[in-house]
Amino acid sequence: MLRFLTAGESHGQALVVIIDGMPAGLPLSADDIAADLARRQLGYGRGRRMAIERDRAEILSGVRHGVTLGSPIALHIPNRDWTNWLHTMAVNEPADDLPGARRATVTRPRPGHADLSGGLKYDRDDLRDILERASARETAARVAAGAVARRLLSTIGIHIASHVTAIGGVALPGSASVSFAQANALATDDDMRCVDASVAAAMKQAIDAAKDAGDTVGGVFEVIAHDVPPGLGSHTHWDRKLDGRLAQALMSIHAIKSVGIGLGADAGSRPGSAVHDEILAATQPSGTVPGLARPTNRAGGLEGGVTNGEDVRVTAVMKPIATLMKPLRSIDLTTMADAPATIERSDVCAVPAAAVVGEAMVAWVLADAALEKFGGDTLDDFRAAHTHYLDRIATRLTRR
Ligand code: EPS
Repeated sequence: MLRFLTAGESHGQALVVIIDGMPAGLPLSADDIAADLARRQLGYGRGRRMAIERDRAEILSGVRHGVTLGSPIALHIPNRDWTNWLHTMAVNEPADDLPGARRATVTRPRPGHADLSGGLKYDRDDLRDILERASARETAARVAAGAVARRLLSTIGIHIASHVTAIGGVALPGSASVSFAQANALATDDDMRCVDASVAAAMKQAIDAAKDAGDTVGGVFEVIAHDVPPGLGSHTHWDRKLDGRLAQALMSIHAIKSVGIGLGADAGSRPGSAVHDEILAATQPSGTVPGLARPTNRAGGLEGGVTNGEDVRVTAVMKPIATLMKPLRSIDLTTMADAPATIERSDVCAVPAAAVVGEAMVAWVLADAALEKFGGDTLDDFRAAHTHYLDRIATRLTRR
């Protein structure tokens, strides 16, 4: 239903996003997108690039007088750093008088980055041709797209938050019990996105230690979607199962190596009685299904690939960033001799930023599934179908 494409190199002129499939009538402004872009720029352990950028998406099309038209929405996010790269990143053969540093050809691939595999696949002598697009800079474009999806979801009461549960081996105990309200209450300028201040302080120490050692650290974040109606996704086919779609979307974020839903990997070591969530009749529902309470939510809001009305909870594990200031062993592709990997300006840790990207991807998948379920070319059609559906479920569950 919904599609988006991004374009742009990390140090090129801009990132561009085209979003297709948003219904007409959705109020949307650049300010709706700006807040999420600003949160993505945060995070203790980020490199100097974030001091240069002030990410903001300009809306080029698809919106008129503050409201979507149903036509493709084009967004443009300028890279402020581009002016320092006019020569190195010139679209045409660079003229000698172009300003900006003349960066050396990148020939020593960083283990863990796309440099080697991309260079071989696309037959590039300068690995910059790969790393510029492989860079996590692209996630700014995803967050912009996700902010539009989030705007749509908010019209049917769905909200999304994230929090960081581990960095560099320092983990929040009992992270599964962090509520949506707790994650949602994190300050917009929080640079760790961890709900426990003492754990956040220990995480910062781990980042400092890695930085001193010329190393990097990864971690884990969780995205929680709240007030999700039951019935998004479908059990009927592999590519309609929402857990599969969420996993793909999160796994596609740079440096993500593992995705879990609810208990995730822990589900493999417990008996069924300690994994499945009992279904109880209740006057106070635990989620969005009237008359029902689930005393636990180990399923992470998904059963059979379909939302069940509880919070959708997805965790993602981010590996440490591949650019090490104390580089790992590699080779120089021009000589095939042993050589330390290339050093590029980078981050020591970007897990808090990745959590914001995770929110965007979850928002995107849920918005897609919601449009699939409720349809409509206009926001009014979409919302009317949502209301009708909730009424049907309420009627069904009060029948005796
Ligand atoms: C990023 C911008 C990049 C990096 C990071 C993500 O800026 P630069 O490469 O100019 O320092 O900070 O990208 C990587 C870690 C990577 O491996 O590409 C951003 O905007 O998020």
